[in-house]
Amino acid sequence: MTHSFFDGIAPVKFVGNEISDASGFRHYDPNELVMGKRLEDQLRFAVAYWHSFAWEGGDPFGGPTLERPWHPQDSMENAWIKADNAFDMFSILGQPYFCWHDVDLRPDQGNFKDNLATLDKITDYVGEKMESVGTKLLWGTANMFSHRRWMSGASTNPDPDMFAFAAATVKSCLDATHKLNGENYVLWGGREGYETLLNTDLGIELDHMGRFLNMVVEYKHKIGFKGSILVEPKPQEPSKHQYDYDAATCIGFLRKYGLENEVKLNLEQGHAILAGHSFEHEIAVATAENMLGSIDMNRNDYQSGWDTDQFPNNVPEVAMAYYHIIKAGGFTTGGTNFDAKLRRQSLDAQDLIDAHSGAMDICARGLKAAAAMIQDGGLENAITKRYAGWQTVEAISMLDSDLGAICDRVLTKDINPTPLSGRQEVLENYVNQFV
Ligand code: XLS
Ligand code: NI
Ligand code: NI
Repeated sequence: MTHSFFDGIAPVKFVGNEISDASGFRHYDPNELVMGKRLEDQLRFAVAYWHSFAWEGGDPFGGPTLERPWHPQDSMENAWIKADNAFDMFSILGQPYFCWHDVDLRPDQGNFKDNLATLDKITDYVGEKMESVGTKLLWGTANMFSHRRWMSGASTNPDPDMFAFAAATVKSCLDATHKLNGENYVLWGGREGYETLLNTDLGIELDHMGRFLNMVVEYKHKIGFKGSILVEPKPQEPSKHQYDYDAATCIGFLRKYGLENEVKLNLEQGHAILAGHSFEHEIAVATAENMLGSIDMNRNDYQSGWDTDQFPNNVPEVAMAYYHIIKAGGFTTGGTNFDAKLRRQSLDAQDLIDAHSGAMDICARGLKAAAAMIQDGGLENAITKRYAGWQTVEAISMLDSDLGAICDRVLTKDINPTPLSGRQEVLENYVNQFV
């Protein structure tokens, strides 16, 4: 390739935290040791092969604004050009991972057989690029929401042939992920839900989705894929209601279908907000159940009510997210995927680099603040103290007794507890020292 969209842009380097307009990382030094681990290995950054490389800048009121050498994305020719350019960007950013949907890699040719052949071809090519640039695959996934065939769902589709098409598609994407040594495989069910209950049998759809996911797990073991299978919660958009509503709903679903030891969660900041939660809440729910797999890092516009997929820029929020991740032991197979896109007025190649390098910096800063809080132990101590009463034999044995015996004890001992302060403001002030 002779000409690249990113020509003339130098690799982003750590420049230190001096206030200046020079470009470079202020907080992200991949080799800095944080809690005994290199920052790069703590954060495990991934670039999404969709937004930056697929989205053309259209919105419900206007057409494309972003002009890229790989547009329109309807030929294999342009798929090669896209791959060349994407890996040029990866070598500028130096992030260790990327993630893809099948349709980000190859054009849709309208039938399964041709799609399979082109996926095979392009993943051969991408495999070579990964080797030469040194980029690994955090996860692969199937896009089963854009094409009109998916409009009534994939595994939850009322038409069994659509279920079959979905099964074949996921098989091919799991094969491709395995071939490229992917460390996880993600399922996000944007059309696994409904537009109206008037035409929907919830019971059938959930059973089919449960069986489908079991088939995915069975197939993973059959081919010896060692990565994690992850589902990504989101409450709505594009469907009016999606079954994988939030972390708690997904965990209940996984238990119901016997998948709690096989499948973990890929949590996204913007989806947490859409579900009426904070990102921190979603992560805490998942880590409490040992089900955190990976994160899609972005941010939502708090006023818009839809998934705006902006790059993160709120250090305190990011810090609390990493606080729960590191407290639970940090990522194993998962990482920090930037499921985020530019605004449609940000036209330049440099905008793409600045968006990603800035987001990496925000995350590094948040993670370091989280690590400092963990090392200081202030929050942990406050929680230990708050629950200290439950360390006594009397309290522990109460859980094995019954209401009658407890009532007798309350009467004999004349138990009449005094409420204690939750000290929320003190703790908020404490956190403020780190962020
Ligand atoms: C959409 C989702 C999607 C998944 C992968 O809102 O975030 O991008 O991460 O299919
Ligand atoms: Ni996502
Ligand atoms: Ni999303």
